[in-house]
Amino acid sequence: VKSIIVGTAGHIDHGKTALVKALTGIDADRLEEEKRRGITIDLGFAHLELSGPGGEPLRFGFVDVPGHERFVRNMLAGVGGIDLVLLVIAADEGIKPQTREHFDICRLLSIQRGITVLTKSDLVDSDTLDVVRLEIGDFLRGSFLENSPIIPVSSLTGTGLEELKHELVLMADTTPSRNSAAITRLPIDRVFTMKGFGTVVTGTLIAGSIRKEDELELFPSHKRARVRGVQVHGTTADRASAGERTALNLAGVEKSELERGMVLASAGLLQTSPRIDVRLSLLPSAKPLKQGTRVHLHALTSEVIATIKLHDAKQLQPGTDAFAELNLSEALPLFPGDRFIIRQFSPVITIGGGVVLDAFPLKKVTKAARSEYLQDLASADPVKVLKARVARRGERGLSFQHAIAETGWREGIITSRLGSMKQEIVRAGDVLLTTAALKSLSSRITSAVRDFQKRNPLVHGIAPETLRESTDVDPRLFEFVVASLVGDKQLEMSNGHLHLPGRRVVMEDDEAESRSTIEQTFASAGLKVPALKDVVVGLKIDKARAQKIVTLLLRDKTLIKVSDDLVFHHSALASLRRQLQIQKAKSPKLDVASFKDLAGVSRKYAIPLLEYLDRERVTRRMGDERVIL
Ligand SMILES: Nc1nc2c(ncn2[C@@H]2O[C@H](COP(=O)(O)OP(=O)(O)O)[C@@H](O)[C@H]2O)c(=O)[nH]1
Ligand SMILES: [Mg+2]
Repeated sequence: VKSIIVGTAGHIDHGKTALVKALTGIDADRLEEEKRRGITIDLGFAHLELSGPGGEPLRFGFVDVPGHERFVRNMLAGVGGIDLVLLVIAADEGIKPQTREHFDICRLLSIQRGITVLTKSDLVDSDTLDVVRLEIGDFLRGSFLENSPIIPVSSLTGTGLEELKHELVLMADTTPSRNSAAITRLPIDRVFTMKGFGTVVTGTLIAGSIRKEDELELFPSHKRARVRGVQVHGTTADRASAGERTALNLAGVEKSELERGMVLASAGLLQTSPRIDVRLSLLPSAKPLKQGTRVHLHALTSEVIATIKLHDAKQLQPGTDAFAELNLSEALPLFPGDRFIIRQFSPVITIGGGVVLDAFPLKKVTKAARSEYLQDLASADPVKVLKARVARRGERGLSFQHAIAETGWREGIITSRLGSMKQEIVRAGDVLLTTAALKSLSSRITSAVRDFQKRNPLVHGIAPETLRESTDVDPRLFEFVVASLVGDKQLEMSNGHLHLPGRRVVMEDDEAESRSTIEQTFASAGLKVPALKDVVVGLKIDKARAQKIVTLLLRDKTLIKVSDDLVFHHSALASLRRQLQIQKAKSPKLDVASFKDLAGVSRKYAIPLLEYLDRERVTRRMGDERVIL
């Protein structure tokens, strides 16, 4: 069933509540005080079913708001989720201050549809009615209601009500459905306990859907709550869909933990931040708005304090708009596209409003870069927005999880939008990357491999982890980029090492042979090593190439330099250490003579070896003796 939320707007006593009652039979003034004083203080709710043009059922949920200036904040909590507004103007009074303020609010919230209802038409003659119509025509010029009907009614006699219902049906037919596929958010407008039910909250479900047994996350407390039961427009239902007046019976939270302004949302998907970037509009009637001004901010059903930081000017002139960052007294679960209203501190009047562009503002960027970025976001073109968000992350990319939290789009929506952006955005596992960033990562990686090869002509390739560390590429992206480079034959992987394609191991046969000769010679010599220069002389290759090989063997610790002219194979030193450990069990002390015996070496080798062991903290010299550590 298509569901349309209708809100009332207008000055106090102009007949809003009477109109809702005349249409639905429901008295939305439910508080005792409201009945006694005859004024609406808080939000009231009613509903009505009508048949659409093709006979299909249409369900109207009415949110009746207070008109008194003192209760505009309650009005604001109700008007956020509405699809269309009934601007109520009493024929005998015409336009009054809250007619203007409520209408400003509707425009700032970007409400797209509505009907102007001239109530109390029974109290005036037709000439007066014509004058009021002219006055209203002027008032609405240039606004979203300019071309909408103005319908005189009387809630007392019933005049005009059928025509009004007819217009409601026509308008409902062209109202786009709200997005059930988006991340679920239910801004709470009422909390109460019901006998036999426990804790109940109500609100207009602005996006997504809620089923019985769903787990929801409560903002700002991040508490989890389980849905025990769902009601839509006062009737038990399996699920509530976007655009429906919804009541939930909750388990897992106490009534005292809930209040108007909190939001129930899909669990685990949202992140909140107290800083938001917005497009801010100042009403023509407001005073110029200075940098750093504190205001009341109303968004969804909540009210917080916001400090305004204008991005490009010191002051915002009435009737103009600008990019700004708002610093909120409490983080709200807002998404781009959400609307808000700002009200002055004193006197408390509506001075402006705007649209959320980003709840994760850029830090440390140039003015020009920020401005360009916010322009892209303000375009509200999903492709442009997604591209800008991914591009902003550069070579780090944008993770899916962040993409969801930043945009409020579910994964499926992002995936389908990516379908049309294959030229511009690639998906690397769980990370989104612009093709430009992929290109620059690829070239950084290939040139790192090239550099490595230049510096290490005798090594056949670089280990992937070494490459990753030296390039500092995000590990999730590194694997993807390397795999695609290997796939494109820009890199090759062999023996677990990466190298440029076609790289033959530069070590020629005689070099490889010399390397193995050197290694073998030292490995089999144990601690009785020959002089390095004697080994080198015996090789087939020239001295320079031999020196390179020795350097390489020293670098990978196959050979270990103990003194200027003594080099040992690492295995010989390792077995010496083992021998010393065994010796330690017998006696921890050792002099040079007993070391010579133990190692089986002459004094020429014993002294440099002991000094090496001291440096390595295997032994410590104490006078003429050594202690084995
Ligand atoms: N004569 C007449 N009185 C009306 C009409 N609609 C409302 N009223 C009266 O106007 C007063 C204010 O109406 P109410 O609906 O409470 O106004 P609200 O403050 O805009 O909700 C009440 O005394 C109503 O009986 C109407 O169409 N004709
Ligand atoms: Mg009322």
